[in-house]
Amino acid sequence: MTFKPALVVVDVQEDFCPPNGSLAVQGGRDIVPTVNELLSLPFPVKIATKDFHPQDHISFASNHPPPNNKPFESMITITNPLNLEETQETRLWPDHCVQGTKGSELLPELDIGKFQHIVEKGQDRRVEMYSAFADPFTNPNISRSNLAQILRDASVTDVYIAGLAADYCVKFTALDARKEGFNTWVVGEATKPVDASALEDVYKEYSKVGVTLIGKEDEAIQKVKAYS
Ligand code: VGL
Ligand code: ZN
Repeated sequence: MTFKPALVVVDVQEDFCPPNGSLAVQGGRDIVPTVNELLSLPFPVKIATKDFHPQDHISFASNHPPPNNKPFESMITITNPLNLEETQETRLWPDHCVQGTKGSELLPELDIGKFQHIVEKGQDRRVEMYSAFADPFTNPNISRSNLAQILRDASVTDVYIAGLAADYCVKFTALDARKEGFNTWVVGEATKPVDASALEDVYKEYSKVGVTLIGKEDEAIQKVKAYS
């Protein structure tokens, strides 16, 4: 029985955190000590992801005409640019994580030197991409990162996920990790949500598809501590 764990730290970026983030998640910065603890464990693979949008990204409310362009509120329909039959309802956001801006940077208090890979996502202006693996379209898929390839090349069996936000990018990264065939663990106290009332449903979905929510002292973490 092989076990090779990877830690994936999702989108721990300035724009998702107080005090200056445009899409600040309450308490977003407070997860850093826990994330750094995880980074100190002997995970053989450690990856950070970054939301990394062009200024004209489709998820920015500022790129849509009124009245349906209220950040955090308005929903739009995105059509698969390669298949007009496939659509997605998605939320609009304030401008965030624009390539080259301060807001797109990883928090400096993160132990950034421990990451072997930084995976950027959300660069295609035409699609929303919460998952660090791929955009949500399937028929066909429009944009894929190199995350699955990195994990496969390293023969990873188990993916441990921390970061922001629990109800968006962490959620969809975890669901895709499971779909890609990895044993998938989300470290609850190393995440924070945009909307805390959404978490119950997120956790239900996890149990339905076989993603496991864990605490930082749970058996699945003890197994990483014993990894060599
Ligand atoms: C995210 C909203 C928009 C996230 C990214 O990282 O959870 N949320 N873009
Ligand atoms: Zn985004």
